[in-house]
Amino acid sequence: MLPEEGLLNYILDRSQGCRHITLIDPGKQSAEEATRRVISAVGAGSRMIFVGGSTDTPDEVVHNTCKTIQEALELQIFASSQDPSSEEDLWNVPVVLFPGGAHALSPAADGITFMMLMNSQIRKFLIGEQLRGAPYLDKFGVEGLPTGYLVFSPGGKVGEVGQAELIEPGQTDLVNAYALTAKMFGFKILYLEAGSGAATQVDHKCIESARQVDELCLIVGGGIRSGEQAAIAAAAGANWIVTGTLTEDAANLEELSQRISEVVNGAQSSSS
Ligand code: 1GP
Repeated sequence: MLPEEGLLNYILDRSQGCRHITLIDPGKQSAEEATRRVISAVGAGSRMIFVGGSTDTPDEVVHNTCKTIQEALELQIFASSQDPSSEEDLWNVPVVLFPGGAHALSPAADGITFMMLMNSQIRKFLIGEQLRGAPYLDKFGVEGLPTGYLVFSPGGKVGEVGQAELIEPGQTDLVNAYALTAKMFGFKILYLEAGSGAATQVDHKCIESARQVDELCLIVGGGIRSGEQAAIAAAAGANWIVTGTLTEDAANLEELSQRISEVVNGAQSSSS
């Protein structure tokens, strides 16, 4: 659901400390199961939903997942508007596409991380996919969120597919230069990614180095599974923490909700 203050303002707002994003890969479960996971995650304190991930998911699967999630959130908002004791705003979270390319798009999304994979070595991920996707997004009226995307070691599948020159722990000057470049391009968001399922999260010194460019909203993800890990990223300056694998690996919705609460609390406890 589109926040009242506008999507970008909602994302850039720092008044609530470090918040949590649930990443749903539409290729990995049915739209109905994805929606049950989203409702459980939002109930546990997640404040944004990203839909994306796999590179080969057809458009209609992505669209159906976004649509089903949006309908369920709308229903929750309606139900809580009928109940004076419940917090209506809790359910008012945006659904944002996190695309692997120009193929996984949906008009049911509230926006899209319109990304440049800044450390890719190939044109396709620097500008090519964006060039293909922009006319569709313009037609659909889906808001593009100007985002720089940086892939860190180990990088996982996105590092491989995106042919990224992976950033290693301790390369703080390089990260700072990328952050300055992102700002000078006019990007509002910088996403620091270790790769889905990564064994190690983004180096906290690298997050601190990006944080020196105060104007950027920092999203940090890849390999975060615990409250402690979320706290480290938040203390280093992350504005948002993304988790995906944690949701996929949960045995049931109760466990999912418990794990997300733990990460949400970790992120909130250490917000800078
Ligand atoms: C991947 O950063 C996200 O793009 C989330 O990573 O699956 O490791 O949580 P995980």
